[in-house]
Amino acid sequence: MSDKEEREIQRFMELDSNKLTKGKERELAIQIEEDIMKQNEILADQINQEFKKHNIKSVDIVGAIGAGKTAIIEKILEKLGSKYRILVICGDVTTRVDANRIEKHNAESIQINTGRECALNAYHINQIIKNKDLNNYDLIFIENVGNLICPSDFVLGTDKRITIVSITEGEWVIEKHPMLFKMSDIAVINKIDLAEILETNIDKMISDAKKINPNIQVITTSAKTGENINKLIEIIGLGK
Ligand SMILES: Nc1nc2c(ncn2[C@@H]2O[C@H](COP(=O)(O)OP(=O)(O)OP(=O)(O)O)[C@@H](O)[C@H]2O)c(=O)[nH]1
Ligand SMILES: [Mg+2]
Repeated sequence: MSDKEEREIQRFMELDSNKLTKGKERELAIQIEEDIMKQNEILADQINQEFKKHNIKSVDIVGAIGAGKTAIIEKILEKLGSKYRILVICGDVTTRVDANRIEKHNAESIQINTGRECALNAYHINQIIKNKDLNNYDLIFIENVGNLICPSDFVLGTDKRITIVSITEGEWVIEKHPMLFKMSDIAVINKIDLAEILETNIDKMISDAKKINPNIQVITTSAKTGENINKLIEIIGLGK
């Protein structure tokens, strides 16, 4: 068999494996998913109203595993920890690693372990806030489970959503994961201190984000050196 024929068969098998269940079963699956997302949206709206009632600014941070979500929050806390009363809700499948890191930076932190679920949803956030006195906070950050796919299904009721990727994930990472960029206010491209070593095409990443969502604000950062963290704080609307 020629290489070309082998490639064609391979592609045919790929396409075949992409076929979804047909008929009633598929309709039912879609209906259930739509219902869950709708209920989540209703609860997220209530959460947002609760935040507003208490004058709390809220930001949710999503992004790939290890892109630097916690590291960026830590850097922001170094600058804002004494200005705002901050609660950081961290989502991870397991462990309390991120919450422990955050607590070293003048902020309260709660860790949610999602187990087999690949994203936080509004029910998780509601469980936390109904047991908290929201008068004690001015600012809430929510760090989602590291993942560029699942969090797009669940809004959390925050004012702003930030999606973080880093240049170590390759210059195609934004192009391959458009959904979160479509629904985010800010795109952060992190780890630019490694740009010379990796030679990632950062301009392509910026232009991909803009193509996917012309309204998105794009910023390059380094949580290691602190480059552009002040600018990010300004873009989020938290002052200089
Ligand atoms: N060189 C460099 N390393 C970074 C930067 N930001 C984060 N890191 C490192 O990347 C690793 C992952 O950072 P985290 O902040 O844990 O990333 P995360 O997105 O919170 O990861 P998960 O919560 O596990 O999804 C750590 O070793 C950080 O020190 C950066 O800007 N430059
Ligand atoms: Mg983290």
